[in-house]
Amino acid sequence: MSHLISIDEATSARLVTDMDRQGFATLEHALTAEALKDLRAYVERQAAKHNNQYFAYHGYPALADSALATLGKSAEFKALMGHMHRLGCGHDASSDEIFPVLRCVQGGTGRKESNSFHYDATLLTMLIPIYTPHQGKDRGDLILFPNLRKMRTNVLTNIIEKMFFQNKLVRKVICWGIHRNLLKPITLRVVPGNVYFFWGYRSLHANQACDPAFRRATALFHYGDPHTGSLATRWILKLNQYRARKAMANSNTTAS
Ligand SMILES: O=C(O)CCC(=O)C(=O)O
Ligand SMILES: [Fe+2]
Repeated sequence: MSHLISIDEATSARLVTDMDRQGFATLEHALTAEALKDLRAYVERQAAKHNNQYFAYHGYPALADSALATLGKSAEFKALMGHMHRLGCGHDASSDEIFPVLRCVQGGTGRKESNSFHYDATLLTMLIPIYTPHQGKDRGDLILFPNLRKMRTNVLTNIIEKMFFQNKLVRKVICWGIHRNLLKPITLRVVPGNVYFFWGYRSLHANQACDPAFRRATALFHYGDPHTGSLATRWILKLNQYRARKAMANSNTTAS
């Protein structure tokens, strides 16, 4: 599939079952060594433009000419995501657009972007780890409270839930609860070469802190917006992009 990954229908059905039952699905050895090497070279070039501090690229213009953009636009990949969406919630997504993101948590400014628990705006999320810290205690694992909620038909309920969870105080409480073992999320050590799927809209999730000495780069592909075109969705996307720009501006000032 666009030379990056290839998944047949039987496998995609297995992935959906895994997401429903255990909250995430893993496709092992989904990337060839060559494909991973190319993605790393791309991230390396972009990281140099950001003084090796935090950066995130949202959408196609930012990712132009990358293998990630080619994958996100490929008809086969759209068909695969569409199939999984249908299996997961019983109906088609209202748009077959896939929204790509590249996040690179690195350097001192990456910390703030960790433990940032949220629900995605879209139902299905595919995560490609490109770099992960392979030493030390803080390796930027993916933390998931899987399938906590159903699809919301009311966009307002969705916004209220998002506002409740996505603020500094609640973030602190969640981290404290995890630390004290009162909350028991799934902690997934994501391994470059593999690809991961979860119901991003339904699962509260974040990446764990990672050692500032190491780079953690992930590509995310978001599919199936239950509230397509609504003001709220546009607002959430804008807010995410604004946050990413602000974090990047901060890292550039800190680094220079
Ligand atoms: O980088 C990660 O592990 C997760 C990022 C994420 O959840 C997102 O960008 O929506
Ligand atoms: Fe997310």
